[in-house]
Amino acid sequence: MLEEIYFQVDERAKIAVKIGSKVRKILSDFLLERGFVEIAPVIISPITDPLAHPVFDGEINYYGNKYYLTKSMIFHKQLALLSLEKIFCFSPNIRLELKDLEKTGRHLAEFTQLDLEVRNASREDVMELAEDMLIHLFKKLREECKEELEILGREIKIPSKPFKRISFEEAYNKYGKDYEEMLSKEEKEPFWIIDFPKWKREFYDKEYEDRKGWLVDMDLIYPEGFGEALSGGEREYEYERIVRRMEEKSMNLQAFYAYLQIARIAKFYPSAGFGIGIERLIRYICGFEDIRYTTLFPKIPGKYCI
Ligand code: ASN
Repeated sequence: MLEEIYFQVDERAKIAVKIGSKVRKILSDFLLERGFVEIAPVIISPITDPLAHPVFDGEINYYGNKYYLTKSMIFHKQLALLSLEKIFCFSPNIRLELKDLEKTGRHLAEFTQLDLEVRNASREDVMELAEDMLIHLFKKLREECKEELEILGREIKIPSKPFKRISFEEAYNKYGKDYEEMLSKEEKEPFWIIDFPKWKREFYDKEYEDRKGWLVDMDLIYPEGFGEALSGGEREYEYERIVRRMEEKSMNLQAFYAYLQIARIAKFYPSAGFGIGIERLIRYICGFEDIRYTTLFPKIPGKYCI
């Protein structure tokens, strides 16, 4: 039985988990200090992030109602802003990725996303917040996890602000479809890719008013080939625009009935936010090739894991 189930006891994981618990505390203190309120994670809901890439749905039937395991809390972040101004959550995300992603070293079917959202904020506001947050984290870790980082032989560089930016268009024209990987290998510090086209993303990232087909959003990419760190942007918050964006993607509006009714009647606030993958962040900090060592119980795509 045990040979069939993936379970690891590994020195690297032991160190990474210690670093990880510091990472959560430092990030949480940083956000609380800035006036954010931590909300509890949503695990099941009738609505969840449709995502822009294929995964299996985690579906649950409860008294005849269909619930989904959370793929991201994007919609609940917008809903939470009806009550609170600035929120964050260490949100467990279930993304039942296809087996092809088993060996990327960057994917887990279960991971934690530090997801945050700010009422009336612009993309610029949350980009600056992310830069400050990471610089603060790296500085603190250099002091507080000195021993662990030494064992791993990893020196964390403190990036300088503002982080470099490149537009999706420029990156794609220069490097083609592997733009993210190639740029990530080339760069020495974390950098932004901004302004994705509509076809690349979900319906909820806001489309420019004066630049049809392009979105007010961003990804942060780690250097040294570590790839994507976070995704975020400004949001579509007006009922008619949300419906139009969903229709353009041929989505089933009925499945989002409750969300759309709230958008129409209660009206969402304009907002911006992002989600940063905690295990990917730890992987970068530790300098691991494989994300599985960032956690004690990795869910590797396609594998039977405990
Ligand atoms: N959390 C991301 C965001 O805020 C969405 C995602 O995880 N796909 O935009």
